[in-house]
Amino acid sequence: MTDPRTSRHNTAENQATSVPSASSAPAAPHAPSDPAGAPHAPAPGSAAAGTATAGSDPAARALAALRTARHRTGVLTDSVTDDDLVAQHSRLMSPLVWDLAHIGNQEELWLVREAGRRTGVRPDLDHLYDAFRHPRADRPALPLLGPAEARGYVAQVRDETLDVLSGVDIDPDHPERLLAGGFVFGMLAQHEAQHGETMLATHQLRSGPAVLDAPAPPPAPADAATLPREVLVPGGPFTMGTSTEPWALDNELPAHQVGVAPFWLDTVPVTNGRYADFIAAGGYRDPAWWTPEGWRHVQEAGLEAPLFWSRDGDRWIRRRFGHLEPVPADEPVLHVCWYEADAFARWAGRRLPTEAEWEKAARHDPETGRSRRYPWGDADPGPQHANLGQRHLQPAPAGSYPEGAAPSGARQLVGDVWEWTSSDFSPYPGFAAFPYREYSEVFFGPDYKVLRGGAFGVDPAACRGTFRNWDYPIRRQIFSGFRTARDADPDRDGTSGTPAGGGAA
Ligand code: AVJ
Ligand code: FE
Repeated sequence: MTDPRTSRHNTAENQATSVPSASSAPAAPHAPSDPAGAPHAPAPGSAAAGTATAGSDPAARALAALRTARHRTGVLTDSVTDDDLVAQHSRLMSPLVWDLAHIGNQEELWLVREAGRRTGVRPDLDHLYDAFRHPRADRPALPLLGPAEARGYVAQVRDETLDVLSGVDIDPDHPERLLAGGFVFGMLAQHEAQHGETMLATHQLRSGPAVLDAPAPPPAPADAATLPREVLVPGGPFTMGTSTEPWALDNELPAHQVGVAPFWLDTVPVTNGRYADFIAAGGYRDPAWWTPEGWRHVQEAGLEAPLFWSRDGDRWIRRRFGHLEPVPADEPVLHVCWYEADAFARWAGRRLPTEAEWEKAARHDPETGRSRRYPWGDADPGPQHANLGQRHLQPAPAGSYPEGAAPSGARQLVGDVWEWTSSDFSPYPGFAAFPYREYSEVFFGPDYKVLRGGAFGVDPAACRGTFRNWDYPIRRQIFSGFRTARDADPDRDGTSGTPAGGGAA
């Protein structure tokens, strides 16, 4: 494993003063955006300059993010019986009790032992909760901590964590990269939040009556029905990735310029209704729409519709966290694999966006030339911007969250569903693994496709314009959807053309 105390590879750009907050944190000030040929230091007194509220204090934000993540862990693990906690609900997933103790083990490994330089709570458990030592399917057979032991263990580790936090300097310019800006606290809060999403996927795979509950998202705003089908993203270079976001993970670094040709992007994610059209048109039976590997997979796996869909007479129904319900036509499609997203796009005469296109659509502000932290600007996500944090247990209708729109007019780029891109998971130029190779580096290459934007199950602390997720192209138990794109015609479209075709997607 990489020595976590290796030097920082960044420059003064790293001296950002605030970090993304958890949903429970106070309204937060803004971190400087990444430069794109424009000065990136916020003007004094401007909205981006930040204010000295609790939200800008790295320790307060670390605490809030850790608490929010632990609250979700509690909901997801206390809502089932102990038998359910140790059971394996799918060979694709760990028993929930493994995720629980793994959360504690990573926290003691990186935060308490490595950054806090303490002996830790149960170093003897490292091997049991090392994801690389035991594939998910094998985990139920391990001599794991039982439910009560696992709960006690994570609580003990958390006590140590809070003790470390209260005694350590986490200034943004701290010489130790793990501590600077509270990175290691943010990293562990994000790790727990990521497992919160993984555990949510386990809940979705689990059979039996519903145990989780959340209010439905609000109905779509009035203008959702009249949105243009697609938006034009102008060509030219933009800043991809980040060198300023204090809690960005290694694969998001460093900021670099990328040229993107002008393209059209769906205003909203592809909906269940549109996806059902693809099914009804025989999309799963025509090899013309599929790559050779995709077609082989459709045949072998017998795919006919998104995961959790079934036929009820002439309509589609779905199982969602223990509830059987009609598939809502206006919601972004969920639980499709990359092969399905890619085939739909081809059938629609379009294609998936590249990862760079997605990020340009989500972050580039044509007026300033800067890349924003989020589609709506630099402010941390609020409930008006995006469907995140398991506030709702389903995507919001297509066209929701006008306040979360990107400069191009595209909506729901962040939140609701992870969006498959056409790109393989690759390092950015200048990538350096930190603090360990097994977070990103060992996954780089053609086996994994990148997903962007985050879903309703993701905590705001583990989601931003630069955040990169990845998975195998066959995976669909994750909260995955997509939107489609097409090249712009430089003669016809210029940089401010009118979309072809009308009506919302
Ligand atoms: C970024 C979601 C692909 O779950 O494999 C959790 C996150 N890494 N523990 C995963 C992660 C280590 C990772 N993904
Ligand atoms: Fe993990």
